[in-house]
Amino acid sequence: MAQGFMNNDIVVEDWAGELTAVRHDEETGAHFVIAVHSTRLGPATGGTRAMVYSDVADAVADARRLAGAMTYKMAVAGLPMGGGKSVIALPAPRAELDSATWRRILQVHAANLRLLKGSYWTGPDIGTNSGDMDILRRSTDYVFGRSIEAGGPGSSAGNTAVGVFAAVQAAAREAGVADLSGRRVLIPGLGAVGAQVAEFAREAGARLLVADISHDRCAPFEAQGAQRVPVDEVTTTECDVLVPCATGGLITTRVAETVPCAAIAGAANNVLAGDEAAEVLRRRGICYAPDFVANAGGAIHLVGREVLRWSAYEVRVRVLEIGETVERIFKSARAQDITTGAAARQIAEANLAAALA
Ligand code: PPY
Repeated sequence: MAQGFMNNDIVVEDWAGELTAVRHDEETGAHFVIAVHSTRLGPATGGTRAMVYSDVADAVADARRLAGAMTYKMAVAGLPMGGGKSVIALPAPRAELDSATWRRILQVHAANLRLLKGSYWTGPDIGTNSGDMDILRRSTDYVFGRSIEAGGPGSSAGNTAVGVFAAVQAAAREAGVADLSGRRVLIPGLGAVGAQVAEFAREAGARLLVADISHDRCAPFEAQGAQRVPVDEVTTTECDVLVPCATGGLITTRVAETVPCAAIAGAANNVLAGDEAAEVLRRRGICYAPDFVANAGGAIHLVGREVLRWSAYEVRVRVLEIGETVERIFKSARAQDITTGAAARQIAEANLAAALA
């Protein structure tokens, strides 16, 4: 069934990436977007996000933004891959799709990957999982993140959470909080990554505040003493560290002006709605760990295991280095009086320029 999109205008001038492929599948009503932002360091790489979008232009913009963040993520993490992302704009939430429709969607996605012949490699993201990667991999090579049973490295959530928590600790230290014990850590989004970060924060003795639209996800933490915060109050609730682990865009300029926390570090991609929000956070002295640095543990897990053939131990060591990288970025931002995002992009640009030389 075709989807009744309101606005299909795609702006091509406002993006510096290399390629955007867009396809509509009439049979399922799904739209497919593959954004190849940069192949300078290697094949464009980044997960497949499957969700409902308000229109195709919105899906394209999301894929492009996310692909750009992947370029920076890979470059800062020192991984030999470029930046890309796929978005599948679903005709209905995944949970409401029948299995034949989802299978067909994966078939079309695999065909798209084959067409790109390895200039883009995918993996799991919001709305897709290792099992989906197993299915894709049956008809295309260009897939990371299969399940362990299928010979892959399994879920990247664990290593993403380890990296995020290292970034949380670094951001807290930058804000003068050397020890999270007794401090308020607010975690919106208790998916696979957020829930593990929450567990680490609890073990560190933090006063945990959790938020999720799902009651079931909050319940186990509430049973252990966490306070549940309504989802629409996460940016107005006082805390020491805010840890965004749901979808992006939480920190708009207006939110940045008032958000009552000392530090922000999380798992979500594109946490800031724009550069202005970053500038406001800097002016207010809120220590923000750039998202594409803090959440690189997933990419390190997948690329480390599957491209660089690192052991699980080696991967873990590299993931923990995210803490030091975030520290270095805070220091550089302070010295230059620039935002942490700008300081992180300098590192990425230097690595990208070195690849050209
Ligand atoms: C992300 O970090 O946002 C990803 O998309 C992870 C990823 C990394 C490498 C391959 C596929 C997905």
